[in-house]
Amino acid sequence: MTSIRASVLILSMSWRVALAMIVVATVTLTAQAPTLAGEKPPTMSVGNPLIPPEIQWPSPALGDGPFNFLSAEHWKLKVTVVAKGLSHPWAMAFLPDGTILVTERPGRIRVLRKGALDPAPVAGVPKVIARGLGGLMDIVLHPQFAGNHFVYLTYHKAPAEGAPSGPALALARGTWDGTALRDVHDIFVGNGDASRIAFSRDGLIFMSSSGPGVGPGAMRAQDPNNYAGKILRLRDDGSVPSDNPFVGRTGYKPEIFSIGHRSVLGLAVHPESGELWATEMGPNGGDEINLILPGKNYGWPLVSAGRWYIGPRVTERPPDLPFEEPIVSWVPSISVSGLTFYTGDKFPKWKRNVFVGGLREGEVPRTGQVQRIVFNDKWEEIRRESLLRDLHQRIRAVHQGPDGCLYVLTDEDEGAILRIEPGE
Ligand SMILES: [Ca+2]
Repeated sequence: MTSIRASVLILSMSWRVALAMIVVATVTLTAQAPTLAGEKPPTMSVGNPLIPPEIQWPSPALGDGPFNFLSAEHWKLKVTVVAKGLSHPWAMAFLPDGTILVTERPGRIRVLRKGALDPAPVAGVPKVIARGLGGLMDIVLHPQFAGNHFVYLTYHKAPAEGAPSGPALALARGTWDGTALRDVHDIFVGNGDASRIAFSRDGLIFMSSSGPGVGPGAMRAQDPNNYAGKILRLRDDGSVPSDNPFVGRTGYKPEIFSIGHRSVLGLAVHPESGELWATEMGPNGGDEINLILPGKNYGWPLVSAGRWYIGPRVTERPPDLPFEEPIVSWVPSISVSGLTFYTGDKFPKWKRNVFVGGLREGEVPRTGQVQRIVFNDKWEEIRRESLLRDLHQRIRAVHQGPDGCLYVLTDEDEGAILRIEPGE
């Protein structure tokens, strides 16, 4: 315990220094940014306000495509723009009839039928508070969707009266009637930042509830009585499974499955073992893929390979704390986002590959990408390849479609759905 307290002390001391430096950095942001020939100066922040103005730069326009790329194992790739004009798309769900539903973080669901994006948003979506990285988040179909038509959403909403300040994080379930969502109602309401959901093989819901990425609030990830910085496990009606690891323990939220997370922006169930893998965005460095086990502590913010955005290490030395090491980590960060295991037939040599999105590498804008990570038969990493980087788009999610192609969402004001398929 002593060394945990010491680490907390180091954390709080470094934050006094950090706060002073934030003030300095904010003042310097008033400087005029230079312009590149033929392009307009930035009109909005592209992310962290501590990034110096001379490298704050929005992503360029995507263009119409298709785009050709080369890749190891599968030599030629074709990347097609399936749809454009989406506002910060977060997640997509593939319906059995070929329709695709896409969440936009400001609070809409869009529908893509026979390759055409319907200009009208889907009716029945709950009112969303979209601030920071919050808003309408994930969309996932129930494993028995063909029979029950259940659709699950995570989103941020106004907190209940008397609840702590800040938006609440909710898991809602609705019924898809072919054109709209009906009977959408919350089945769990907690707190936390960005959120993903995934169904386990036994029909339970894993739900991430990210914690504050900076500041003293980061310690909420270690508080077992707070949902922030946790992965939760729920039944498909939102109730608590009796075999959750902390059920019945005083001072623990019973929905919690694992603790010590920062921003968990991707969840996927392993196609062979059924275990849960999660991508976790660190600060400057320390992005991770973790294998999520019941009751385990993943360290944040007491253990991290990252640095705060202004330079100091998050932790100077690992505390005396039992914690789980990541399977994959990135220093510097690629600002890791969505996660998928490739199991399709379009790219047979990509079996046992994991794909993750990246928004921005090494805190430099216009470096978004998809990373392909190759594993051996023991699921140990053997190769990583960066894809789609030349498009200079922020990549929010990577999904495998029912056709075996990979579908990619770009997190932009004018966001797009891209499809990766074998090239000619
Ligand atoms: Ca960790």
